[in-house]
Formats: sequence, structure tokens, C-alpha cells
Amino acid sequence: MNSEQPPPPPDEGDARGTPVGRRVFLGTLGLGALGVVTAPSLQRGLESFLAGAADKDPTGLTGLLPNGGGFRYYSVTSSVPRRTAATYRLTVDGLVDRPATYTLPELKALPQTRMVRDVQCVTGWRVPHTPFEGVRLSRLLDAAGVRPSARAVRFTCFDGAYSESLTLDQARRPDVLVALRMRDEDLGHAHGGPARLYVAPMYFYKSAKWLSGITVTEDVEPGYWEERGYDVDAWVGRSNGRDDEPTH
Ligand SMILES: Nc1nc2c(c(=O)[nH]1)N[C@H]1C(S)=C(S)[C@@H](COP(=O)(O)O)O[C@H]1N2
Ligand SMILES: [Mo]
Repeated sequence: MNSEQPPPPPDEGDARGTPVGRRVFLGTLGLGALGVVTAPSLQRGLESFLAGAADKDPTGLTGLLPNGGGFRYYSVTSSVPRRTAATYRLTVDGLVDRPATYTLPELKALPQTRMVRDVQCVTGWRVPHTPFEGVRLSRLLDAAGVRPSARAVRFTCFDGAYSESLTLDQARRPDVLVALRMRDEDLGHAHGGPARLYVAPMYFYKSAKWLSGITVTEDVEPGYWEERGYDVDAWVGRSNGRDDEPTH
């Protein structure tokens, strides 16, 4: 970590962020105070994570550095328990007729969808043409039998802190996955493995890592970053004060 760099934006876990993007973001939304207050604890979380990773796995550490494939490591908690193919569980519950719990082998046995899109973090960094692969969320919702009163879906994570949400219509889009693979490899722990949400058309904070719960609800409940000022409807280019100029 380089302490001479400016503090990271609210959802950025490393110190070599994109200061320009941060200024644009904070200036646009007027969330400066919030960002500054939030950043230091994230920073400490990342540092302790990297210190732990460096002890155990120098190769893994390289992959987490900025520009290690273009990704940055994010977690709002300082440590996240590991779940393996043997211990991972994903529950689907709430306003459904058939609540279910899936193991990783069970998820892998379902039809897989592969998509190649650009990953876009709301703070400005992006990773072009990134393959994600997994089970369509709509398939899991259909299997569970969503009740007519339901209008939204809430996602919880085994880091014990992060959450996300989508409207039911958004959740049923074909480009929303429970992703098991990224860049044609099984999802590693740092990127939210064994399974994370992948919401292709939205900023990457919607793509909750370490996914453990899918709960069908009546109304949208703002997720972790959304309670801190980010848009719930996080369409890339059309949210968070980033509305693209119309082109003719
Ligand atoms: N559980 C959890 N999911 C999360 C986050 C997090 O801190 N915790 N950060 C989000 C943000 S802001 C981004 S940009 C991406 C980063 O994913 P990556 O660490 O695989 O690059 O994860 C999103 N999902
Ligand atoms: Mo992000």
C-alpha cells in the first residue's frame, strides 16, 4: 500500500485508485464527507487482508494488486470465512412456494450461461471483455416458485455484512447470474467464490461476492452501498450521477 496516495473512494479497497474518478463521483453526488469517513476503515480491512494473504500465498497476492488483470480487491469486512465445494450453501427463500438450499455441485449441475461483458466499477475502473459463467438467477427463482405478492429480491453474503437487492424484473433478466466462474476459472475466494452474484448491466457493486442467500421480498431493501448513498438502480452509464449524454 502506498500511503502517499489519496484515500480510496467509498467502495474502493486499495490506495492506488483513480483519483480523477473519485473527484468526479464525489463532486457529482456530494457524498464527500461520507466517502472520507468510510474510506479509512476499508483501507485497514484491505491492509489486514493483504497482510494475511502475503503470509500464505504470495501468488494470490499478486493477483489482487491493482492491474492484476485489471481487478481490484474489495471487501467491506476485514476478513471473510472461506467456503469450499464441500461447505458452500446457497439458500433461496422468502416469498416462494419451494424454498431451497443448493450445494456447489448442485449449482454446477444446472445449465450454465457464459457472458463476456465489460466490468465497470462505479469509481471509474473497468475491465473490458470479462467472461462470467454461472446459473441464471431466473432459473433459481422459477424453481422456487415466486409468489404473486413478490416484487423484489434481496441478496446476502457469508461475509456477514454485504447485501444487495434487485427488483424482480431486474432479477429475471437473462444477463443476471449466480456466477461460479470468472475469466474462465472457478471463482477464487478474493473475487467472491465459490459463488457471487453477477449483474452484467449494472455497476459492479451490485455483483455481491460470497453469495449465501437469495430472499424474495415484497419491496426492494437498499443494499450495503445503497444505504450509503449509491443508486439502487445502478445501470451502467445511467445512474449515480453518471448519465451518459444522449447520442442523437
Ligand atoms: N460481499 C461483497 N461483495 C461486493 C463488495 C464487497 O465489499 N463485499 N464490493 C462490491 C464492489 S464495490 C465491487 S467494485 C466488486 C469488486 O469485485 P472484485 O473484488 O472481484 O474486483 O464487488 C462488489 N461486491
Ligand atoms: Mo465498486
